Amino acid sequence: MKIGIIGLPGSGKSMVFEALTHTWEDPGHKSQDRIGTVSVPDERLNDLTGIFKPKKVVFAQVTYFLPQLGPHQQDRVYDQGIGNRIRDCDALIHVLRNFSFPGLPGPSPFEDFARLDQELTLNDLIVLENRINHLEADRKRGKKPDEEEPALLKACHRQLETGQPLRKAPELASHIRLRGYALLSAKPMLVVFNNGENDSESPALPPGSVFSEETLAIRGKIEQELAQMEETEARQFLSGFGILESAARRVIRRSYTLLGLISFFTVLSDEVRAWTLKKGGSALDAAGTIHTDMKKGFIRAEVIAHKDLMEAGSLPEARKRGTVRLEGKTYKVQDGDVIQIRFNV
Ligand SMILES: Nc1nc2c(ncn2[C@@H]2O[C@H](COP(=O)(O)OP(=O)(O)O)[C@@H](O)[C@H]2O)c(=O)[nH]1
Ligand SMILES: [Mg+2]
Repeated sequence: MKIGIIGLPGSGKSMVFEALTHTWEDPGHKSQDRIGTVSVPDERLNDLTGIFKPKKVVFAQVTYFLPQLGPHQQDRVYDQGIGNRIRDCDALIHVLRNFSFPGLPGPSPFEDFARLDQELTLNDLIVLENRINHLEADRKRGKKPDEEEPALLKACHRQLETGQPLRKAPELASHIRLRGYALLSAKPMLVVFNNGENDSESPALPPGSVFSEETLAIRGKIEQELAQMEETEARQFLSGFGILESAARRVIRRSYTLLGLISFFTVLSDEVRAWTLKKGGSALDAAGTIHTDMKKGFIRAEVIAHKDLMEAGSLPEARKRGTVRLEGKTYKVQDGDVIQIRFNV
């Protein structure tokens, strides 16, 4: 899973990126794009490690990507260049300044949000118009018309012209024939209010305005300071500010919900591993996530809920209790399932 971080200059993107990835900026490369991959924390994986004592534990991974404006573009909002670089992200985090900064007017997160979100919408409009014109030109040149695609593109165009991003029209945003365009306003978005050090609340919505995004308030500057601490120290530091769970963890959890993702686990002789699957995915999808051979030669899946396995304390005991089930290709995988795929090669 790859998540792009966007926000106006000075909103605290770099800071949030560092809080999420526990990295520091190289001062010599201030205007370079940054990318960082982190393990998805999961207590259940630790539980399984306790039971199976594997040589290796592999967490699911999330990659954060922070595109930077070039030095000559500091006061421009988003250009086509950034738009193209975040195109392959599965979701976006939109960072909003919600702290006071010397020399800047007071924070206006909702206005800032609208300003940059509009850029995403505009970017999509340009992509759609180019494509619509292109198809129209093809048709005039006598190419066999495809009725579905132009209709779909026009439906998106209409949605955007009302000022609404495509993510507000889920049936359009998730349409399989739009996938190739990777439209920016169709991506799931998590809005992060970047608060000052002494403020834990999301800002109040100005009276009369509407705002229906998924939001999370964090204190970026505090959380960034964790980047170089070890875990116990970090936890103590956070609880000193009344923060029970780090921004890094909260953001990942919310991203999973936002993207409709679940986790399942595999236990091989020397490796316990977490995998990510779209909610509603089947045992066959799970097999395909692990290895194409497993999908091709799928026979059946041996499945146990994480909770049942923990209660039994071991797989043989769980088998005795009858909590290990045999499931076929179409079984709908549940969050926390521990799965063994039986397959032919
Ligand atoms: N006082 C205060 N300053 C912050 C906070 N978060 C970020 N800043 C400052 O805001 C400025 C812009 O942050 P930065 O992460 O570089 O923003 P970016 O341009 O979006 O990458 C920096 O000088 C930060 O030190 C905060 O929570 N409180
Ligand atoms: Mg920055």
